[in-house]
Amino acid sequence: MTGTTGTTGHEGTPPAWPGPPGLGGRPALDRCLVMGVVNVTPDSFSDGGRWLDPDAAVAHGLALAAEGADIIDVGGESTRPGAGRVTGAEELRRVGPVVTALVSAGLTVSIDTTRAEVAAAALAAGAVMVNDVSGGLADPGMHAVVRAASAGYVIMHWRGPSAVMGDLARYTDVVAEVCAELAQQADAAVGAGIDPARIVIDPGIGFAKRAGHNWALLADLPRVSRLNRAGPGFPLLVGASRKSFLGRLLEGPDGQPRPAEGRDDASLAVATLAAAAGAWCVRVHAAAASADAVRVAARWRQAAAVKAAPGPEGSVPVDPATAVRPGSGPEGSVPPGPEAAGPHSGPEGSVPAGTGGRA
Ligand code: PMM
Repeated sequence: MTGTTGTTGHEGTPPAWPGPPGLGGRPALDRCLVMGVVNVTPDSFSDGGRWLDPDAAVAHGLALAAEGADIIDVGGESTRPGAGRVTGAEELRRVGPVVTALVSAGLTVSIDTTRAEVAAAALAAGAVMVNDVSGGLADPGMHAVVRAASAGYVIMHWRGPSAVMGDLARYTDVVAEVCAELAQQADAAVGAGIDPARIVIDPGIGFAKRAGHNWALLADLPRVSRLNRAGPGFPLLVGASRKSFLGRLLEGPDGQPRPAEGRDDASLAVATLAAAAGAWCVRVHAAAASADAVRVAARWRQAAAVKAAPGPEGSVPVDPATAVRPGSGPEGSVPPGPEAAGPHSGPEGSVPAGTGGRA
């Protein structure tokens, strides 16, 4: 089922945003996607060292895909607060064989890097998307690499390198400022020739953000998706998995934050709420539960859209899912519904609708 072929239920609405072209050539889905994280690093806050060995990293990527991750995000440099840089050569040494093996296994792979040279090598090896946590600000060569490969491009809100980002977490109105800065980053990418249809934006949960900033952004995802301006905005990726604001939320009676390995249930809750709010993709360390949750969120949104859709006077809205005869669709498929409408087809303040993960 593609997000582009579904009926919208609203005459004249634009087609659903199909997701970044080139995601393994697969059709866009009418639900939020799940991106599984493979950190080939010794020092990531969430899982540092577990997947540094290439064979272990490949096995982990395969396991995440088997759990239901749609995209596997491979990174070779930790971005945890305070982390220093590794060289490009070292980053490449870590991720190269892992990307190659996962692509060979038929998986849809994104490369989590701020370096153009690493992105270029990963794309040449078959990755289809660049997840740049600096959103083009760290390496002036990145835009050209993404454009040349016609790759998907995740632009994350970023104020500076991990080593100093704690000092950069100062905002008067965090949502407005993140939107304005992300808009500049997105405009720069488009100005450099990157197709806007290949761009995904990300508020950068935990990057130069204190806990309150993260919660404010999560509570305003539709506005972030629109970059606080008129127009369709961009699909949204949300990466909150195991981050420290969740540890702080779940602190024990001793006042100590819950360690990263005990944050998966809270991460699932955020992923579910983000999917229900219309996120295009959630980036997670544990994929199985999120893979179920995004399907629940899609079905929930579909039912809500049916309920909200105006029908003939006095009629009972028909839910296309329940109207489908048994056996008429693949098991577990979600029939197209009004949420297949494109962005901004709803009233002001409504959650951006759409498939390609805007479910
Ligand atoms: N967070 C991390 C790394 N990469 N990419 C995107 N797009 N968004 C994020 O929030 C994000 C990211 C840090 O988490 P990790 O060290 O566990 O991968």
